[in-house]
Amino acid sequence: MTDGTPVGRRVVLGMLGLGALGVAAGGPLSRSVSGAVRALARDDPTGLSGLLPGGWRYYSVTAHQPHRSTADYRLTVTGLVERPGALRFADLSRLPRTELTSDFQCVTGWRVPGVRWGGVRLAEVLDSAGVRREARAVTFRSFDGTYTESLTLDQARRADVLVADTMDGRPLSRDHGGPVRLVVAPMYGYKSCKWLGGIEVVDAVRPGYWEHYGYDVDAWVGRSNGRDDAPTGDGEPPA
Ligand SMILES: Nc1nc2c(c(=O)[nH]1)N[C@H]1C(S)=C(S)[C@@H](COP(=O)(O)O)O[C@H]1N2
Ligand SMILES: [Mo]
Repeated sequence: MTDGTPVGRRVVLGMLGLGALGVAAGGPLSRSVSGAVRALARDDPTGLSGLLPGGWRYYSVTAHQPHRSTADYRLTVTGLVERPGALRFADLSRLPRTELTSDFQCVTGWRVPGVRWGGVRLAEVLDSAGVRREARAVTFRSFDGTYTESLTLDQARRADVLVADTMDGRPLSRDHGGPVRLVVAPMYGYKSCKWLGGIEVVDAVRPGYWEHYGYDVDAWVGRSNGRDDAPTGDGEPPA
């Protein structure tokens, strides 16, 4: 959108639908943002409400940015697991750590190359709770109280899906979803739920927040949302 990249019709329809519902972008705008960016933030229905250093944009679908310190942070793991419970930040830190570097790509067209994420593989978190045989999918809930996401169990077990607590070698900032966010590296940014508060293991995929407005549930970068697979090159997904 901001750089003229075509966006699939379903995404545009989704955004129009959101606009019609009157959901406004909220959250604090950084003092350095220009008038043009303020106008963009007001008009962009996707939750964009400001610029962050390093080419990032700040997204939140809620007006108030939630806060948890590492001391009061809890990640609940519930649903189809043998050992439901709540992990503290320190519990997460005791699981095997990993790092991965990947480009972060929002479906609206902006991209931050080579982001280095650190944390724990979601698979480790799932294994620590013991996934039951009938499980097929995982849902994620933000402690902002509104945002949700979902993956199939196979997607959730990929090595490039992290419960992340560092970005580029520093503790994950609150703006970027700290203290802990989900990072689904091979998919568009909307899968990467910020301020991750709950993981529920379930029997079927439940479409997440944006997916109710037309974004694809399987959000592979370059292979979803009508971006790169259009026969006519106009961003229209194949029928
Ligand atoms: N809780 C929550 N998570 C979210 C969002 C959001 O609005 N709320 N926006 C998503 C979208 S569309 C993108 S592109 C990324 C943006 O991450 P950033 O704010 O760190 O740039 O967060 C994703 N995760
Ligand atoms: Mo996004």
